[in-house]
Amino acid sequence: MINGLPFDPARMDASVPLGQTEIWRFSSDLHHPVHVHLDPFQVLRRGNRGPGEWDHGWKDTLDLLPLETAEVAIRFGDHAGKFLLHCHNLEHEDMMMMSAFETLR
Ligand SMILES: [Cu+2]
Repeated sequence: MINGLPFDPARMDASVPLGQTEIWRFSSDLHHPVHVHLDPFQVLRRGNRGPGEWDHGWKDTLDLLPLETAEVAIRFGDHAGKFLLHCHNLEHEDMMMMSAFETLR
């Protein structure tokens, strides 16, 4: 689950205007490689620290460690529609650890 909810493709967990830069905060119980579709992002901080040693540059997946919180900046640019973020751990993918969001013109 994400935010305590099972995946529902009909529910949009975020609605983002195109061209807007968002700061998204991810918190974790276990290790989750969080993959966001559509646009790359940059890691701003992990917990009270800045980016980790391997966080520099553009990412499409955040390696979120157990009991960790991290913030990323994502600018949603050109494509309006419905997209997913999901955990890239295969077992978690199989259990539909996903969330849908939409970008709006
Ligand atoms: Cu996971």
